[in-house]
Amino acid sequence: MNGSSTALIIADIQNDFAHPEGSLYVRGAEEIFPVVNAAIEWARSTGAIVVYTQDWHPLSTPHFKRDGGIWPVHCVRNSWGAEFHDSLLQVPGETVRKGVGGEDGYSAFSFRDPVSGKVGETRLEKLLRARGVRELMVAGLALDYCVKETALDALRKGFATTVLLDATRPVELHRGDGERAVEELRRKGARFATAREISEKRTGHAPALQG
Ligand code: VGL
Repeated sequence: MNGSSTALIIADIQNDFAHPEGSLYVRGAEEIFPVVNAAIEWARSTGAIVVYTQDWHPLSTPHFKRDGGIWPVHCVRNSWGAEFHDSLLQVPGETVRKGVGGEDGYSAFSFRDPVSGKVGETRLEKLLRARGVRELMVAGLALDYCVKETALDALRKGFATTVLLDATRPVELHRGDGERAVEELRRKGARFATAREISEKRTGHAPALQG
């Protein structure tokens, strides 16, 4: 794999999802830090672009239960819950924020206002096209929302898309959502790998792998 045509998308490793005291803590989130960070190291060593996504909501949004949505208040912009978790390895890359205008911001590519139905695009696709990216690796939180929707959008847009299964966890609002997400991703053409295996195949000092 040629690092420079690849981007690694790290979804929402923010306190509200990744810290046990976060308001929408994803069970087992801390178990993925070592492999998420290994994948980030791999990206840095191969020249792949790292894109961190960040849920970034206003204080009041129809995304939240108290305003008619389905989620507890989480990742309110500029709050502790919206900050990246301390354990996340931060390397030079890009940050893409989602949900900024009060929309449901599941996918890193697109958003939808739950009330008006208005849809729009984040800056991610332009950013990736400008850099000649054709392949995406997706990891982070949560498998059944941000990771799934980001990967599905990526597939629709024609990126070869791999989900790193050891580097993600589902929030499972409904039991089984994680497995259903993997099934849907498989049906729609996603590939699967583990962060462990890609980071063990460091290509920094070797020619790019074939294929
Ligand atoms: C997400 C639940 C609620 C996500 C966002 O980005 O995975 N999950 N809001």
